[in-house]
Amino acid sequence: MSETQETVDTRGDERIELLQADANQDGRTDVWVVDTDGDGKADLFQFDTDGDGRVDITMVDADEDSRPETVVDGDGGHPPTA
Ligand SMILES: [Ca+2]
Ligand SMILES: [Ca+2]
Ligand SMILES: [Ca+2]
Repeated sequence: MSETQETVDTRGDERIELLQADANQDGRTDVWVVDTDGDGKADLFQFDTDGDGRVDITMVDADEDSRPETVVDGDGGHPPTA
């Protein structure tokens, strides 16, 4: 665990995974599309770009217009549930 990891704000505190994908087909999920406030719309997008199962890029679309405003390295304090 990195102490310097940035925690990003999301719309809510839930983690409702709308979609998980295995983009590079190595058998592990590497794309997560998440709704954090329970309105059924995606507002958190995460990507594992190096295939180690840990999120490398987190994007938050706080106003749900499909354009993420916030992009950070790592999971932004919102790791995927195992
Ligand atoms: Ca939402
Ligand atoms: Ca990774
Ligand atoms: Ca947006």
